[in-house]
Amino acid sequence: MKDFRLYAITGEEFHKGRSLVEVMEEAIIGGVDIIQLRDKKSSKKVVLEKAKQLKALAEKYDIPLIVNDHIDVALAVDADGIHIGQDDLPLEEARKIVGKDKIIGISTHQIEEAREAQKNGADYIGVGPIFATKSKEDVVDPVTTKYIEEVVNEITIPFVAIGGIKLHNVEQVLNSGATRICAISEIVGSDDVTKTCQTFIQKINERVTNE
Ligand code: TZP
Ligand code: MG
Repeated sequence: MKDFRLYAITGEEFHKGRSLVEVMEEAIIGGVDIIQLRDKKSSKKVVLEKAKQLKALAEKYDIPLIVNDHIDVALAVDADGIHIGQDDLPLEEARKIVGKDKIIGISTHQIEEAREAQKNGADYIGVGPIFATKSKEDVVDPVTTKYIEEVVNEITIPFVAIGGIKLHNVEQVLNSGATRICAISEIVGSDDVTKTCQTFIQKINERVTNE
């Protein structure tokens, strides 16, 4: 997959009445280079509608759209990939369904899961939650930046740090070796989504170019 730096996930409870497309477009203008539709509450039909809208947006800016959980919706709108969790369909089975050309990302919370994901052909892994977060209901205890260090030392596929990452603590995450950042509330809940993303990108680029 094409590399990415800043990954925005939808979280409509934070959108402050702004439309899904409006918020995500502002994020893309600010530098987000991959987006994910994550909706744990709506009916499949509604998720499909949202996926269609975001697919058009992603195409307009030539960035990937990932769909969380709903493999059927991802295929129906020809999304670029899916994101699954540890309790979803196993990666090998998901791969059989989506084929080798789609991106598959998987959330991991410990090094054993990261190893397994890499062995089973994940395109990227999520590493988190780094800090406490209110955006995920089945909360796992924060894995802290220590888990990032373990992943950096051992895992070769791309990984993205997630969970409670804010402009005020992102340096800590980058200093632990992460080069890709993912956020929900700090991005989509921002009063100025574009500006927030630009600041994230600036901080990421400072770290990455200083390597
Ligand atoms: N997976 C691990 S933490 C998390 C997900 C989906 C929630 C991230 O949301 P936020 O608002 O950036 O903490
Ligand atoms: Mg899931």
